[in-house]
Amino acid sequence: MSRTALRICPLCEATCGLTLTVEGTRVTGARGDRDDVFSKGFICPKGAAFGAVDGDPDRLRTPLVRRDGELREATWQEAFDAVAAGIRPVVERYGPHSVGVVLGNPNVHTMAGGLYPPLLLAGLGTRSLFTASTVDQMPKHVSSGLLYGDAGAIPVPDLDRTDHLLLIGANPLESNGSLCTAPDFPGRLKALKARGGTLTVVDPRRTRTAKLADRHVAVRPGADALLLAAMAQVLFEEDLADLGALAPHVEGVEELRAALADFTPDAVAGACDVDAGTIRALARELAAAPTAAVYGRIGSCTVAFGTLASWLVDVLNVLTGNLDRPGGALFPQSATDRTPRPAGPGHGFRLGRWHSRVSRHPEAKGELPVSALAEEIDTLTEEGEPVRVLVAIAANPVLSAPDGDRLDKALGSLDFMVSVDPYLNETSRHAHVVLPPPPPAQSPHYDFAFNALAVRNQVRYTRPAVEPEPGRMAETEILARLILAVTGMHGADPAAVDDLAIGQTLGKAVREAHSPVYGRDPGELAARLTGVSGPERRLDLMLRLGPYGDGFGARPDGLSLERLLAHPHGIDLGPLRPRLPQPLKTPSGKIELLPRPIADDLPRLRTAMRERPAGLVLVGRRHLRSNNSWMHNVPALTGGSNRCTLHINPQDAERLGVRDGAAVRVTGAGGEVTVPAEVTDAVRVGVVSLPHGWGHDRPGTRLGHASADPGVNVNQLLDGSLLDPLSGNAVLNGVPVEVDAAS
Ligand SMILES: Nc1nc2c(c(=O)[nH]1)N[C@H]1C(S)=C(S)[C@@H](COP(=O)(O)OP(=O)(O)OC[C@H]3O[C@@H](n4cnc5c(=O)[nH]c(N)nc54)[C@H](O)[C@@H]3O)O[C@H]1N2
Ligand SMILES: Nc1nc2c(c(=O)[nH]1)N[C@H]1C(S)=C(S)[C@@H](COP(=O)(O)OP(=O)(O)OC[C@H]3O[C@@H](n4cnc5c(=O)[nH]c(N)nc54)[C@H](O)[C@@H]3O)O[C@H]1N2
Ligand code: SF4
Ligand SMILES: [Mo]
Repeated sequence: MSRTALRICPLCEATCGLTLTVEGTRVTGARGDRDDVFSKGFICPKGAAFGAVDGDPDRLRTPLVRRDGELREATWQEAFDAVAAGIRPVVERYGPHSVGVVLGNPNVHTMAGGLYPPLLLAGLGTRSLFTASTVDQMPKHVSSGLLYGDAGAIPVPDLDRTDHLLLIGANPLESNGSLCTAPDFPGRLKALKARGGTLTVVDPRRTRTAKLADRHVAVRPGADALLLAAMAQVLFEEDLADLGALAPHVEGVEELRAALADFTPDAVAGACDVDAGTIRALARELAAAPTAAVYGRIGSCTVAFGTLASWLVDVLNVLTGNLDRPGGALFPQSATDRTPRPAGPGHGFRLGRWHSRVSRHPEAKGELPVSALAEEIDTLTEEGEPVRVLVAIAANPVLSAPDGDRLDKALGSLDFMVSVDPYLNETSRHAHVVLPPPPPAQSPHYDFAFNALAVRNQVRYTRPAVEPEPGRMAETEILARLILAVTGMHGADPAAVDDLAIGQTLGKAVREAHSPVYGRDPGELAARLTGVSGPERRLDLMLRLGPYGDGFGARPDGLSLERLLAHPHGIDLGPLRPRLPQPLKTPSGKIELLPRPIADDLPRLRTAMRERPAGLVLVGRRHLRSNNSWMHNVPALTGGSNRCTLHINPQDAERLGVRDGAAVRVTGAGGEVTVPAEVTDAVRVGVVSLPHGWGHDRPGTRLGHASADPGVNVNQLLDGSLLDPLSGNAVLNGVPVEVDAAS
């Protein structure tokens, strides 16, 4: 007998609602949930393969504990005993910073990852935090922190209403969007065109997204900051800057005009490889559109000028009056956002409150660059302790961060490592204890991260679609027990962790004058929370205190977990609305358009104006039926065009004697790899492209299918030294490489 169950898809940022067909504990089918208030039935091939992803026989079913050098199946009790015994003595002897924490991307796709890592970090008190953000969007956080005083305040393009979208370094037809949660991004782009709007794509590759565009600009990789600076310069020069209703909320416009004066289209054209006329046209079109949104993603972030490019994206939205207005770029308001406080000056955002031990990289948003993880483990310094113990949650830095070979060795040298991961893969194979979460069908789902980045305000929650199998432990409980084990409370009731979090949140809320529960009794409020588990009670709390919440009775028709459960396909909360000045937390209470750290980084960009690198540079690419490093083990999603090949332009191929399908050697600062070439004019001259997340040929993993067609690790071409200095983000795109026909 089969039944159906709803499940929000956790496989990318689009958060589509799925209707699963379930037989016993097996998911045998998945289709788009047509009644989902946000995704309305959309599904992509990954979502359609949800059952195969969920039921991958290589997923671990029990914890593994290392004994006599071998990882062996163990009970949960044995596993947590081993964690406590492995970590506590190191903390006590060498202090909290000797414990490194690595958080990978799936943490933003699980409830556990949204709720527990902050408590783990607070409990440990470590500054050795490394996450996937520093191979991804950290530049955007830094730019938002500096502009708005809040690293989490990221404006989202109003896809469904804009007249003009300028899309930079993003390929949503493959990625389904990022920092812009929009189920059916491709359909929304087609709708933009159908209603007479225009789409411009800036990308060194002619991607499927670029093919949709009215205008495709094949910029030289890494040069977007120059291109955008010149567009801003044109807006000033031609008197096209018009802040409109934003003007009272912005300071620094004149300073900005002066700072960008020499970034003229003629001055940057050579370095961008985009002619000055096109740059002027881009600026004029942006200014002329009734509404417009500038949006940048991976290709604008993971480059040497990532923070400057991210900042300029927002600068252009501000200068054209498109920030915070319908059809422009707006700040979503998610249901679990904190109770909005009254507008007014805040503490602002600071960088470099501490530095990494070896290379003295400044922290950003409390994190050190994941590029520096290997050296923080394998290098001794006069002062400070190396990372001796590592807690890795949903992270595979051996493949996703620079110089995996060095990191691989470094991980092997740790005193102790624990991985919370469903797979025994390139990273978790080094762990002393592996704690496997249940597959997604057996886990509840709420999008704490992506609802705050969605093109429409809405709220959805799905309980586990399938009853957890015997012997499984919810990932929320795994993380709660992990917190207890590493903070010296091993064996305590994991519910204590949730109670502590609830107590802290309520204790604070009742003291805040703007809170709907100001002055009330926290104990009485806690007793009113509903939910079948600690994490559900915490979700109830966040919903009720949030901007749409019932405020524990203050707004009787407001949101609560109970109300959300009564709407299994979600609740639509309406289109994005202007919110300024409320989100601003800068010391001035305004948008600080030319923050000091940005101004100080502009001379570096000025130098780049004169650069004309002669050799080839490398960029990445994503494939619709893949996801970072962990989906190559699902046969239904591999094969076809989802292959680890080097895209190279016919002109470059001819010059180098490279034939289509033949092996080529690619050499970078961190090493070399040999891959088949794919000669294609989809990539511009002077640029080659390799996807990331491949290289599944290391011993000691359990990835039967992936290891049969392992591909190569593109990040082995990097040595970890190239970073965007403000954010510590790795430079993954626009990296110099040499290519020659392998003999
Ligand atoms: N060259 C190059 N490198 C890149 C990129 C690029 O564009 N080019 N992109 C970068 C980006 S944007 C990112 S986000 C990073 C990603 O970097 P990572 O986060 O390190 O890598 P992922 O492949 O997302 O895998 C994370 C791990 O989570 C595990 N996992 C999957 N589901 C779950 C779950 O439900 N719970 C738990 N606990 N674990 C789970 C997987 O088995 C895997 O081990 O890679 C970056 N690396
Ligand atoms: N199918 C699939 N979907 C995914 C993922 C996946 O691995 N597979 N990963 C998820 C994750 S973690 C993320 S962060 C998002 C990322 O989402 P996107 O940012 O949309 O990801 P990409 O497809 O890598 O698109 C980046 C584009 O930037 C271009 N580019 C490279 N260098 C430059 C440059 O210097 N300038 C400009 N203008 N463009 C450049 C590349 O050619 C590429 O087309 O995707 C998410 N969704
Ligand atoms: S677009 Fe993303 S969220 Fe939607 S079905 Fe595909 S993988 Fe899942
Ligand atoms: Mo990412």
